[in-house]
Amino acid sequence: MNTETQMNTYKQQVEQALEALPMAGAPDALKDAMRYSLLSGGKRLRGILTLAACEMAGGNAQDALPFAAAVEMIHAYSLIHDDLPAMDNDTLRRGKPTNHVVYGEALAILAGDALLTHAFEVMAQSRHPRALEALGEMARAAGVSGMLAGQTLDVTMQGTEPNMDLVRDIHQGKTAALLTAPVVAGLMLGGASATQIEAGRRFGYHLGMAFQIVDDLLDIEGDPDKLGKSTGKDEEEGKLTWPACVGMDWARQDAADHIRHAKAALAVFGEKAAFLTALADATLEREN
Ligand code: GRG
Repeated sequence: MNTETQMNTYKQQVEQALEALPMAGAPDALKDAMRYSLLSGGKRLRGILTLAACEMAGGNAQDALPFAAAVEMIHAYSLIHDDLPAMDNDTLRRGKPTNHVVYGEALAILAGDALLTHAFEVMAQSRHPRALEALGEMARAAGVSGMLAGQTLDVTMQGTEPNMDLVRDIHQGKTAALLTAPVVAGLMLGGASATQIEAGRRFGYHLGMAFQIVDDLLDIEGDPDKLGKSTGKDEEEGKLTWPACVGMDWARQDAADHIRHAKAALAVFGEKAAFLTALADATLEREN
């Protein structure tokens, strides 16, 4: 199977798992707001990474599906909350009005909370023998030393002088953590060794850093129609970005270096790394 076909197969598996999620007992208003953001498109990169990592370790992608769905729920929660007036105050996401624009702030907050909580319910119910380890990885990535740390620095340090150490911490927390966790969790579920898991962690870190640097660049030079959101906000709001630290040319170079390191980390998987290697390369070329 070529990379594109494989990517589409994984993506379809993630979409179907999300579509089929049980939300038993949820009031219709909450379910509607949750599903609005969860099923609104998106690249499904985090879900795809979960399935691909599981298979790379020799496991069956079906076993990792609850975790692929869970990480997409955690991601959707973070986007809903990030778009709120109290945070980035965005009105467009994935080419559609943001959750609070459609459902109001109260329901948007609740839908985000519900997606985060439901993610952990779904992972806990998976009954996979390594579920607890994989769930712990997701919790750490979403939690106080991961995504929430990155977002806190992003919000509180806005408008300060760009500083590479600080931006590295922001990017690692805000973005790389939630791209590393699905790789590591997928590997755990696929039965990877400790050495392989550490290699996956390095891969996820470098992929995540490159992904966010490219995101910073797209905010400057990307096409809002392709991105499905407005551009130019980072500079307007004094956000701490990698191009603000080193300029656009060096930022491009640094993203490419991270991808080089990401691919090198996969050496331990031999030929089984072909798909994630191609995915890493595609990160540098992405337009959305
Ligand atoms: C905990 C409130 C809260 C926020 C966490 C994730 C986040 C921080 C903020 C969202 C905005 C942002 C720029 C995050 C960085 C990660 C990122 C590039 C998100 C977009 O991910 P894609 O491109 O989105 O994978 P799709 O739509 O394809 O799923």
